[in-house]
Amino acid sequence: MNRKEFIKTSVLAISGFYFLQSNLFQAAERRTNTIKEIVEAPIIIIGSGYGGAVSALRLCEAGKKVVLLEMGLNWEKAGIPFSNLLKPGKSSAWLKKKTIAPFMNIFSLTPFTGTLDRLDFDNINIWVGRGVGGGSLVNGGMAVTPKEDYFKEVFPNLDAERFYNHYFPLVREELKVNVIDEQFLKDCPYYKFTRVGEEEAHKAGFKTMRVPNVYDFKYMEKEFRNEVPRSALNTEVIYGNNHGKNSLDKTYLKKAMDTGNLEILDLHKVDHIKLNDDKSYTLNAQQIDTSGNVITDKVFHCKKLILSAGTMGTLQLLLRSNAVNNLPIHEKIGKNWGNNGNFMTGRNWVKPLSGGTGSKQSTIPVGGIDNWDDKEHPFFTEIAPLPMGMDVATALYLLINRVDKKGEVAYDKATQMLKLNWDESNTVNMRQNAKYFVRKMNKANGGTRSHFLFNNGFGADICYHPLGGCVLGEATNEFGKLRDHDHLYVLDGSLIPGTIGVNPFVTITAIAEYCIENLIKQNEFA
Ligand code: FAE
Repeated sequence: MNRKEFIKTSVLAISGFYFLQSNLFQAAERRTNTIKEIVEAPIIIIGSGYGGAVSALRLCEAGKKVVLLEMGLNWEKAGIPFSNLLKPGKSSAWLKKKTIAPFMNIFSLTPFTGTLDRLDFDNINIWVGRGVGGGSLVNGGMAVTPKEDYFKEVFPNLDAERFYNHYFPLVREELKVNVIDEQFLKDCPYYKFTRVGEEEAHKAGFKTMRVPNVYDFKYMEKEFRNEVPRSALNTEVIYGNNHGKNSLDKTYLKKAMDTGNLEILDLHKVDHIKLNDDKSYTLNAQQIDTSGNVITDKVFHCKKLILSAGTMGTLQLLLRSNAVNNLPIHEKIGKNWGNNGNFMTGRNWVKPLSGGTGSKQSTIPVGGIDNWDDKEHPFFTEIAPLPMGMDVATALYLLINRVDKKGEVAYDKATQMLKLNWDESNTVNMRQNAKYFVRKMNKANGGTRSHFLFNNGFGADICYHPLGGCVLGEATNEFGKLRDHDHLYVLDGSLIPGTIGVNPFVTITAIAEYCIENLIKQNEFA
């Protein structure tokens, strides 16, 4: 066997995957025990959240071989259980020494590649999911279809009828969206917070709505009867759910794996991308261990590249690659960014004499207050759980508002980090709505603005829904192909221009379905 054959055989053995043609060599300049490995693959997807999972499934179904690179851990394969809110552990944070939940970060941690990460900017903190399944591992599972009028306003060039008749029903089916049984909701002590929230909203003159979810409510009923291990009823959610939740690893990604055409490489973080003269791409990545140490420097080479690293991840990759090695980027990249109008608030002293909002709370939200049609104060809010293991007589709300003033994302070469042009002026309408809402609720029901949870009662800096910066039809063509590129695509939350009026993953999934269907039809991956 000559050196070339040896190299090829070693990598095929390592990857165990027949369609990777790879080269492995010991880097001459051995850097802290790392070796450099070069991997060839026809199509690479970066990121295994909603956009990445949809792209992987549809390409694999079309007979394409796909390699998916995910910086987070494959939890199912690793066999490590997720932690719950009251006993944070390995899954609780991405390589941090302390917990990073929105409140009560009193727990110390040994750094581990956990599921939840927080990106801190000057005036806003953004939470994201890490791991195979992306945000679906840590989110509350609220599967909300946007209001048709608002969808049309946000995406005037899309065929709304096709979305409401085809893509939205399709993704609800694929994501296994279901609705809680009303009788269970009425009887279950773990949903007192929702019943109180709805009663109080009605008393204050607000309209409420039932919110669908990907958590299997039949499973939850069995949890309640102690027939199966508990998850939502055992404070599991933002650090992962061990049971019950249909996260992407159980839906789209599982189906894609079953085709035999997908290989997922977890703990692989892409640092930057280069456009080659022949219009192919070279990716510089690092394989890490669960403590964050670099095991191997890797170079991937592909003809077609899909960026699905989530809004902030995709922007980081594009802007950093532009700064590091002149990856061409269109002038619209980074523009039209928004927090989906996220604005948290809460109320203390909620029904303190009648058991408050309940000492036991399910982690899965099922109630919402819909004030979207109010011209002066349009908002939607989730009646959110606050499972703290005791009754804190506190109601928590995540408001979703319009984004009147968009932000902008750029790259700071000196710090090598993203910069976000976003301050109080971007959240003026959100604060006004939150004030109006809390005042009206307190007037009708008693209670105070929640100083207990937030400075001055408002969490303007809490963002779970970063959107935009790579907007469909602006930075990309009508199907997510980046302008100025022939083989580079973006399929994730960054395609949505900063706002969608409800929790976004149903829309992200539907847009991804629409884009990949059309890209495949146009023979982009032939
Ligand atoms: P996302 O799901 O973020 O996936 C991106 C993936 O790319 C992640 O797994 C990253 O680890 C990976 N990645 C990033 N950079 C790299 C890199 N350089 N190399 C390799 N891999 C990389 O993207 N939305 C709802 O609709 N309903 C909810 O109830 C809800 N609750 C939420 C609760 C929390 C605590 C959080 C944080 C979010 C919540 N969201 C909710 C938002 C939702 O999860 C989010 O919009 C989607 O997950 C975004 O999907 P993407 O496909 O854009």
